[in-house]
Amino acid sequence: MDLNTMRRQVARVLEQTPTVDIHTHLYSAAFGDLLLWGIDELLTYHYLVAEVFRYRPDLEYIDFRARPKARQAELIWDEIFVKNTPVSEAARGVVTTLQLLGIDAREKQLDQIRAVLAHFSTTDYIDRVFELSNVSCAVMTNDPFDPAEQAVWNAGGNPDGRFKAALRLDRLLNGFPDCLAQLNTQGFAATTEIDQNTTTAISDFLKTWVERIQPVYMAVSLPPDFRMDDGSQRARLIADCVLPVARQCRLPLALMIGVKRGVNPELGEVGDSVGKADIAVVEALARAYPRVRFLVTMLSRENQHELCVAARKFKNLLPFGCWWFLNTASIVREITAERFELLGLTVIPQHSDARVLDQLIYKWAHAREVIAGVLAERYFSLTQAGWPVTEADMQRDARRILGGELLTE
Ligand code: FIX
Ligand code: ZN
Repeated sequence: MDLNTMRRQVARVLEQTPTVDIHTHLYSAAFGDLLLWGIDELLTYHYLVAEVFRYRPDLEYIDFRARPKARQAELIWDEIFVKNTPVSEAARGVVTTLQLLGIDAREKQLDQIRAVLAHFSTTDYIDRVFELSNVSCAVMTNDPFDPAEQAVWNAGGNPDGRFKAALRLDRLLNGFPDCLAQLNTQGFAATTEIDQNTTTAISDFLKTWVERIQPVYMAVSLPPDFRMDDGSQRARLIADCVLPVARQCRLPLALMIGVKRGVNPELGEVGDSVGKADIAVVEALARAYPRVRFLVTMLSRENQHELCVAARKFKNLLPFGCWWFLNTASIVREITAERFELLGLTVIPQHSDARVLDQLIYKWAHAREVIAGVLAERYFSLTQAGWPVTEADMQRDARRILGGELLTE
Protein backbone atom coordinates (compact mmCIF):
# COMPACT_ATOMS: atom_id res chain seq x y z
CA MET A 1 0.00 0.00 0.00
CA ASP A 2 1.36 3.46 -0.84
CA LEU A 3 1.40 6.35 1.60
CA ASN A 4 -1.55 8.15 0.01
CA THR A 5 -3.77 5.08 0.14
CA MET A 6 -2.76 4.55 3.74
CA ARG A 7 -3.53 8.20 4.53
CA ARG A 8 -7.04 7.76 3.12
CA GLN A 9 -7.58 4.56 5.08
CA VAL A 10 -6.44 6.12 8.36
CA ALA A 11 -8.55 9.22 7.69
CA ARG A 12 -11.60 7.01 7.20
CA VAL A 13 -10.91 5.09 10.41
CA LEU A 14 -10.54 8.32 12.38
CA GLU A 15 -13.72 9.76 10.85
CA GLN A 16 -15.60 6.65 11.90
CA THR A 17 -14.28 6.72 15.47
CA PRO A 18 -16.64 8.47 17.91
CA THR A 19 -14.62 11.11 19.69
CA VAL A 20 -14.58 12.30 23.26
CA ASP A 21 -13.78 16.00 23.19
CA ILE A 22 -12.06 16.58 26.50
CA HIS A 23 -12.15 20.36 26.61
CA THR A 24 -14.86 22.60 25.22
CA HIS A 25 -16.75 25.66 26.35
CA LEU A 26 -20.05 24.15 25.22
CA TYR A 27 -23.11 23.38 27.34
CA SER A 28 -26.04 21.06 27.00
CA ALA A 29 -29.48 22.43 26.12
CA ALA A 30 -30.38 22.52 29.82
CA PHE A 31 -28.06 25.51 30.20
CA GLY A 32 -30.19 27.63 27.85
CA ASP A 33 -28.42 30.69 26.47
CA LEU A 34 -25.05 29.55 27.75
CA LEU A 35 -24.94 27.23 24.75
CA LEU A 36 -23.90 29.32 21.74
CA TRP A 37 -24.67 28.19 18.20
CA GLY A 38 -25.37 29.53 14.71
CA ILE A 39 -23.65 31.64 12.11
CA ASP A 40 -23.51 34.91 14.06
CA GLU A 41 -21.82 33.15 16.97
CA LEU A 42 -19.43 31.41 14.58
CA LEU A 43 -18.47 34.69 12.97
CA THR A 44 -18.00 36.53 16.24
CA TYR A 45 -15.73 33.80 17.68
CA HIS A 46 -12.94 35.61 19.45
CA TYR A 47 -10.32 34.16 17.11
CA LEU A 48 -12.05 35.96 14.22
CA VAL A 49 -12.63 39.15 16.20
CA ALA A 50 -8.85 39.34 16.68
CA GLU A 51 -8.38 38.87 12.93
CA VAL A 52 -10.82 41.53 11.79
CA PHE A 53 -8.58 44.24 13.27
CA ARG A 54 -5.75 42.93 11.10
CA TYR A 55 -7.81 43.79 8.02
CA ARG A 56 -9.30 46.96 9.52
CA PRO A 57 -6.67 48.68 11.69
CA ASP A 58 -8.71 51.86 11.40
CA LEU A 59 -11.48 50.27 13.52
CA GLU A 60 -11.55 51.36 17.15
CA TYR A 61 -11.74 48.39 19.53
CA ILE A 62 -14.33 50.16 21.61
CA ASP A 63 -16.55 50.92 18.60
CA PHE A 64 -16.45 47.33 17.45
CA ARG A 65 -17.27 46.02 20.90
CA ALA A 66 -20.18 48.45 21.23
CA ARG A 67 -21.89 47.02 18.14
CA PRO A 68 -24.68 44.47 18.59
CA LYS A 69 -23.54 40.92 17.82
CA ALA A 70 -25.37 40.79 14.47
CA ARG A 71 -23.56 43.94 13.28
CA GLN A 72 -20.22 42.53 14.43
CA ALA A 73 -20.93 39.32 12.51
CA GLU A 74 -21.80 41.29 9.37
CA LEU A 75 -18.60 43.29 9.58
CA ILE A 76 -16.47 40.15 10.03
CA TRP A 77 -18.25 38.39 7.17
CA ASP A 78 -17.70 41.37 4.92
CA GLU A 79 -14.05 41.99 5.79
CA ILE A 80 -12.72 38.45 6.08
CA PHE A 81 -14.99 36.45 3.75
CA VAL A 82 -16.24 38.87 1.12
CA LYS A 83 -13.50 41.44 0.59
CA ASN A 84 -10.72 38.93 1.28
CA THR A 85 -10.10 35.20 1.00
CA PRO A 86 -10.68 33.37 4.29
CA VAL A 87 -7.31 31.62 4.50
CA SER A 88 -6.68 31.68 8.25
CA GLU A 89 -7.44 28.54 10.26
CA ALA A 90 -10.40 30.13 12.06
CA ALA A 91 -11.82 31.57 8.85
CA ARG A 92 -11.38 28.28 6.96
CA GLY A 93 -13.21 26.72 9.90
CA VAL A 94 -16.38 28.66 9.13
CA VAL A 95 -16.17 27.53 5.51
CA THR A 96 -15.63 23.87 6.48
CA THR A 97 -18.53 24.04 8.91
CA LEU A 98 -20.92 25.48 6.34
CA GLN A 99 -19.75 23.00 3.73
CA LEU A 100 -20.38 20.02 6.00
CA LEU A 101 -23.77 21.45 6.93
CA GLY A 102 -24.54 21.41 3.21
CA ILE A 103 -24.50 25.20 2.80
CA ASP A 104 -22.61 26.67 -0.14
CA ALA A 105 -21.07 29.68 1.57
CA ARG A 106 -19.78 31.18 -1.64
CA GLU A 107 -23.20 31.36 -3.24
CA LYS A 108 -25.08 32.53 -0.21
CA GLN A 109 -25.42 35.90 1.42
CA LEU A 110 -25.10 36.03 5.18
CA ASP A 111 -28.85 36.52 5.56
CA GLN A 112 -29.51 33.38 3.53
CA ILE A 113 -27.18 31.36 5.75
CA ARG A 114 -28.97 32.77 8.78
CA ALA A 115 -32.28 31.74 7.26
CA VAL A 116 -31.16 28.14 6.65
CA LEU A 117 -29.98 27.73 10.26
CA ALA A 118 -33.09 29.42 11.66
CA HIS A 119 -35.06 26.26 10.80
CA PHE A 120 -33.31 24.26 13.50
CA SER A 121 -34.38 24.02 17.11
CA THR A 122 -31.52 23.95 19.62
CA THR A 123 -32.01 20.27 20.37
CA ASP A 124 -32.19 19.28 16.69
CA TYR A 125 -29.08 21.29 16.03
CA ILE A 126 -27.18 19.57 18.84
CA ASP A 127 -28.12 16.19 17.31
CA ARG A 128 -27.04 17.33 13.85
CA VAL A 129 -23.70 18.72 15.01
CA PHE A 130 -22.83 15.67 17.12
CA GLU A 131 -23.68 13.47 14.18
CA LEU A 132 -21.67 15.49 11.64
CA SER A 133 -18.63 15.81 13.90
CA ASN A 134 -18.89 12.25 15.20
CA VAL A 135 -18.33 13.53 18.71
CA SER A 136 -19.82 11.17 21.26
CA CYS A 137 -19.16 13.33 24.30
CA ALA A 138 -18.12 16.93 24.90
CA VAL A 139 -16.61 17.93 28.22
CA MET A 140 -17.91 21.32 29.32
CA THR A 141 -16.07 23.98 31.33
CA ASN A 142 -18.11 24.54 34.50
CA ASP A 143 -17.54 27.55 36.69
CA PRO A 144 -18.90 27.07 40.22
CA PHE A 145 -18.97 30.85 40.68
CA ASP A 146 -21.19 31.59 37.68
CA PRO A 147 -24.73 32.35 38.89
CA ALA A 148 -26.22 31.29 35.54
CA GLU A 149 -24.62 27.86 35.88
CA GLN A 150 -25.50 27.57 39.55
CA ALA A 151 -29.17 28.02 38.68
CA VAL A 152 -29.02 25.06 36.28
CA TRP A 153 -27.11 22.77 38.65
CA ASN A 154 -29.47 23.64 41.47
CA ALA A 155 -32.44 22.81 39.26
CA GLY A 156 -31.24 19.27 38.52
CA GLY A 157 -28.19 19.86 36.35
CA ASN A 158 -27.38 18.27 33.05
CA PRO A 159 -29.53 15.35 31.87
CA ASP A 160 -27.80 14.93 28.49
CA GLY A 161 -25.16 12.18 28.65
CA ARG A 162 -23.35 13.58 25.60
CA PHE A 163 -22.12 16.40 27.82
CA LYS A 164 -19.89 15.84 30.85
CA ALA A 165 -18.77 18.36 33.41
CA ALA A 166 -15.31 19.70 34.27
CA LEU A 167 -14.89 21.72 37.45
CA ARG A 168 -13.04 24.86 36.44
CA LEU A 169 -11.04 26.55 39.17
CA ASP A 170 -9.77 29.71 37.47
CA ARG A 171 -11.74 32.13 39.58
CA LEU A 172 -10.84 30.36 42.80
CA LEU A 173 -7.13 30.02 42.05
CA ASN A 174 -6.43 33.11 39.99
CA GLY A 175 -8.68 35.58 41.79
CA PHE A 176 -9.24 34.15 45.24
CA PRO A 177 -10.14 37.38 47.11
CA ASP A 178 -12.97 38.06 44.62
CA CYS A 179 -14.48 34.66 45.43
CA LEU A 180 -14.83 35.19 49.16
CA ALA A 181 -18.27 36.77 49.14
CA GLN A 182 -19.65 33.97 46.95
CA LEU A 183 -17.96 31.26 49.01
CA ASN A 184 -19.63 32.63 52.09
CA THR A 185 -23.02 32.94 50.38
CA GLN A 186 -22.69 29.32 49.29
CA GLY A 187 -22.11 28.43 52.95
CA PHE A 188 -18.32 28.02 53.04
CA ALA A 189 -16.73 30.27 55.66
CA ALA A 190 -13.43 31.23 54.02
CA THR A 191 -11.38 34.35 54.76
CA THR A 192 -8.41 36.03 53.06
CA GLU A 193 -6.18 34.29 55.58
CA ILE A 194 -5.32 30.86 54.16
CA ASP A 195 -5.42 29.11 57.51
CA GLN A 196 -6.87 25.78 58.60
CA ASN A 197 -10.46 27.11 58.58
CA THR A 198 -10.16 28.49 55.09
CA THR A 199 -8.51 25.40 53.62
CA THR A 200 -11.21 23.24 55.20
CA ALA A 201 -13.91 25.52 53.80
CA ILE A 202 -12.40 25.49 50.29
CA SER A 203 -11.91 21.72 50.37
CA ASP A 204 -15.54 21.30 51.41
CA PHE A 205 -16.58 23.67 48.63
CA LEU A 206 -14.66 21.59 46.07
CA LYS A 207 -16.08 18.31 47.35
CA THR A 208 -19.61 19.71 47.28
CA TRP A 209 -19.19 20.77 43.67
CA VAL A 210 -17.60 17.47 42.72
CA GLU A 211 -20.59 15.71 44.21
CA ARG A 212 -23.01 18.09 42.48
CA ILE A 213 -21.66 18.10 38.94
CA GLN A 214 -19.72 14.79 38.81
CA PRO A 215 -16.83 16.24 36.82
CA VAL A 216 -14.45 14.25 34.67
CA TYR A 217 -11.60 16.36 36.05
CA MET A 218 -10.82 19.66 37.79
CA ALA A 219 -9.04 22.28 35.69
CA VAL A 220 -7.28 25.61 35.82
CA SER A 221 -5.57 27.83 33.28
CA LEU A 222 -2.32 29.34 34.49
CA PRO A 223 0.10 32.08 33.46
CA PRO A 224 3.55 31.33 32.04
CA ASP A 225 5.20 32.40 35.30
CA PHE A 226 3.11 29.98 37.40
CA ARG A 227 5.10 28.51 40.28
CA MET A 228 4.31 26.32 43.26
CA ASP A 229 7.15 27.64 45.41
CA ASP A 230 6.32 31.36 45.39
CA GLY A 231 4.21 31.37 48.55
CA SER A 232 1.25 32.74 46.56
CA GLN A 233 -2.34 32.17 47.59
CA ARG A 234 -2.77 30.17 44.41
CA ALA A 235 0.09 27.80 45.21
CA ARG A 236 -1.19 27.31 48.74
CA LEU A 237 -4.73 26.63 47.60
CA ILE A 238 -3.49 24.12 45.04
CA ALA A 239 -1.27 22.34 47.59
CA ASP A 240 -3.64 22.43 50.55
CA CYS A 241 -7.07 22.07 48.90
CA VAL A 242 -7.08 21.13 45.21
CA LEU A 243 -4.50 18.34 45.22
CA PRO A 244 -5.82 16.62 48.36
CA VAL A 245 -9.36 16.72 46.92
CA ALA A 246 -8.08 15.45 43.55
CA ARG A 247 -6.49 12.54 45.33
CA GLN A 248 -9.41 11.82 47.59
CA CYS A 249 -12.00 12.01 44.81
CA ARG A 250 -9.68 10.28 42.31
CA LEU A 251 -10.05 13.16 39.89
CA PRO A 252 -7.36 14.25 37.45
CA LEU A 253 -6.24 17.87 37.58
CA ALA A 254 -5.96 19.57 34.20
CA LEU A 255 -3.29 22.25 34.05
CA MET A 256 -3.52 24.61 31.10
CA ILE A 257 -0.31 26.56 31.31
CA GLY A 258 1.02 29.56 29.43
CA VAL A 259 -1.79 32.06 29.01
CA LYS A 260 -1.04 35.74 29.52
CA ARG A 261 -4.44 37.24 30.20
CA GLY A 262 -5.31 40.75 29.07
CA VAL A 263 -2.20 41.68 27.09
CA ASN A 264 -4.47 44.12 25.30
CA PRO A 265 -7.19 45.00 27.82
CA GLU A 266 -9.12 46.98 25.21
CA LEU A 267 -9.94 43.67 23.51
CA GLY A 268 -11.53 41.97 26.54
CA GLU A 269 -11.27 38.15 26.27
CA VAL A 270 -9.83 38.61 22.78
CA GLY A 271 -6.80 40.29 24.33
CA ASP A 272 -5.16 37.21 25.90
CA SER A 273 -1.77 36.02 24.69
CA VAL A 274 0.92 33.42 25.22
CA GLY A 275 4.19 33.06 27.12
CA LYS A 276 6.71 30.27 27.60
CA ALA A 277 6.39 28.49 30.94
CA ASP A 278 8.91 26.60 33.01
CA ILE A 279 8.54 22.84 32.61
CA ALA A 280 10.21 22.41 36.01
CA VAL A 281 6.86 23.36 37.61
CA VAL A 282 5.14 20.45 35.89
CA GLU A 283 7.97 18.06 36.78
CA ALA A 284 7.88 19.17 40.43
CA LEU A 285 4.12 18.66 40.68
CA ALA A 286 4.24 15.24 39.02
CA ARG A 287 7.10 14.21 41.32
CA ALA A 288 5.53 15.52 44.53
CA TYR A 289 2.06 14.11 43.82
CA PRO A 290 2.59 10.71 42.18
CA ARG A 291 -0.95 9.63 43.06
CA VAL A 292 -2.57 12.56 41.24
CA ARG A 293 -3.06 12.35 37.52
CA PHE A 294 -2.18 15.58 35.71
CA LEU A 295 -3.65 16.33 32.31
CA VAL A 296 -1.36 18.98 30.88
CA THR A 297 -1.60 21.29 27.91
CA MET A 298 0.83 24.13 27.35
CA LEU A 299 0.15 27.12 25.17
CA SER A 300 3.64 27.92 24.03
CA ARG A 301 5.07 26.03 21.08
CA GLU A 302 8.44 26.26 22.82
CA ASN A 303 7.17 24.10 25.70
CA GLN A 304 5.94 21.17 23.61
CA HIS A 305 9.08 19.10 23.30
CA GLU A 306 9.95 19.36 26.98
CA LEU A 307 6.37 18.45 27.90
CA CYS A 308 6.81 15.22 25.91
CA VAL A 309 10.08 14.52 27.70
CA ALA A 310 8.47 15.22 31.09
CA ALA A 311 5.69 12.76 30.23
CA ARG A 312 8.34 10.10 29.54
CA LYS A 313 9.57 10.61 33.09
CA PHE A 314 6.23 10.71 34.90
CA LYS A 315 3.49 8.20 34.18
CA ASN A 316 1.00 10.48 35.98
CA LEU A 317 1.37 13.16 33.25
CA LEU A 318 -0.93 13.03 30.26
CA PRO A 319 -0.29 15.67 27.58
CA PHE A 320 -3.46 16.73 25.79
CA GLY A 321 -4.53 18.96 22.94
CA CYS A 322 -2.93 21.65 20.85
CA TRP A 323 -4.40 24.61 22.59
CA TRP A 324 -5.69 27.85 21.06
CA PHE A 325 -2.85 29.53 19.08
CA LEU A 326 -1.37 26.07 18.54
CA ASN A 327 -4.54 24.83 16.90
CA THR A 328 -3.46 25.50 13.33
CA ALA A 329 -2.79 22.74 10.81
CA SER A 330 0.99 23.21 10.59
CA ILE A 331 1.56 23.34 14.35
CA VAL A 332 -0.83 20.49 15.16
CA ARG A 333 1.08 18.39 12.62
CA GLU A 334 4.40 19.19 14.23
CA ILE A 335 3.26 18.64 17.81
CA THR A 336 1.33 15.47 17.02
CA ALA A 337 4.32 13.94 15.22
CA GLU A 338 6.58 14.86 18.12
CA ARG A 339 4.17 13.29 20.60
CA PHE A 340 3.65 10.03 18.69
CA GLU A 341 7.41 9.73 18.17
CA LEU A 342 8.24 10.28 21.84
CA LEU A 343 5.18 8.92 23.61
CA GLY A 344 3.53 6.50 21.21
CA LEU A 345 -0.22 6.41 21.60
CA THR A 346 -0.24 7.62 25.21
CA VAL A 347 -1.44 11.16 24.50
CA ILE A 348 -4.77 12.81 23.77
CA PRO A 349 -3.77 14.56 20.56
CA GLN A 350 -6.51 17.15 20.43
CA HIS A 351 -9.46 18.84 22.08
CA SER A 352 -11.66 21.33 20.26
CA ASP A 353 -11.96 24.21 22.75
CA ALA A 354 -15.21 24.90 20.87
CA ARG A 355 -17.09 27.89 22.23
CA VAL A 356 -19.81 27.60 19.60
CA LEU A 357 -21.54 24.26 19.06
CA ASP A 358 -21.08 24.36 15.27
CA GLN A 359 -17.31 24.56 15.74
CA LEU A 360 -17.24 20.87 16.68
CA ILE A 361 -17.81 20.23 12.99
CA TYR A 362 -14.74 22.01 11.68
CA LYS A 363 -12.42 21.61 14.63
CA TRP A 364 -12.78 17.84 14.46
CA ALA A 365 -12.70 17.66 10.65
CA HIS A 366 -9.46 19.65 10.64
CA ALA A 367 -7.96 17.76 13.60
CA ARG A 368 -8.77 14.32 12.21
CA GLU A 369 -7.25 15.24 8.86
CA VAL A 370 -3.94 16.27 10.41
CA ILE A 371 -3.79 13.41 12.92
CA ALA A 372 -4.54 10.95 10.12
CA GLY A 373 -1.66 12.33 8.06
CA VAL A 374 0.80 11.97 10.93
CA LEU A 375 -0.43 8.54 11.95
CA ALA A 376 -0.38 7.27 8.37
CA GLU A 377 3.30 8.20 8.14
CA ARG A 378 4.06 6.25 11.32
CA TYR A 379 2.11 3.23 10.04
CA PHE A 380 3.75 3.48 6.64
CA SER A 381 7.26 3.44 8.05
CA LEU A 382 6.30 0.48 10.25
CA THR A 383 5.00 -1.34 7.18
CA GLN A 384 8.28 -0.61 5.39
CA ALA A 385 10.08 -2.10 8.37
CA GLY A 386 8.11 -5.33 8.02
CA TRP A 387 5.27 -4.62 10.50
CA PRO A 388 2.11 -4.30 8.44
CA VAL A 389 -0.63 -2.42 10.27
CA THR A 390 -4.13 -3.80 9.87
CA GLU A 391 -7.41 -1.90 9.85
CA ALA A 392 -8.25 -3.52 13.20
CA ASP A 393 -4.99 -2.13 14.63
CA MET A 394 -5.93 1.29 13.35
CA GLN A 395 -9.39 1.11 14.87
CA ARG A 396 -8.00 0.09 18.25
CA ASP A 397 -5.45 2.93 18.15
CA ALA A 398 -8.11 5.45 17.11
CA ARG A 399 -10.34 4.46 20.02
CA ARG A 400 -7.41 4.93 22.34
CA ILE A 401 -6.41 8.43 21.24
CA LEU A 402 -9.82 9.83 20.27
CA GLY A 403 -12.32 7.73 22.16
CA GLY A 404 -11.55 8.91 25.69
CA GLU A 405 -9.95 5.64 26.81
CA LEU A 406 -6.91 7.45 28.20
CA LEU A 407 -9.06 9.66 30.34
CA THR A 408 -10.59 6.81 32.27
CA GLU A 409 -7.46 4.65 32.58
O1 FIX B 1 -8.89 29.11 29.28
C1 FIX B 1 -9.38 28.44 28.37
O2 FIX B 1 -10.04 27.42 28.54
C2 FIX B 1 -9.15 28.95 26.96
O3 FIX B 1 -9.31 27.89 26.08
C3 FIX B 1 -10.11 30.05 26.64
O4 FIX B 1 -10.13 30.94 27.69
C4 FIX B 1 -9.78 30.78 25.35
O5 FIX B 1 -10.48 31.97 25.32
C5 FIX B 1 -10.14 29.95 24.18
O6 FIX B 1 -11.28 29.90 23.79
C6 FIX B 1 -9.13 29.23 23.49
O7 FIX B 1 -9.37 28.46 22.58
ZN1 ZN C 1 -10.64 26.55 26.73
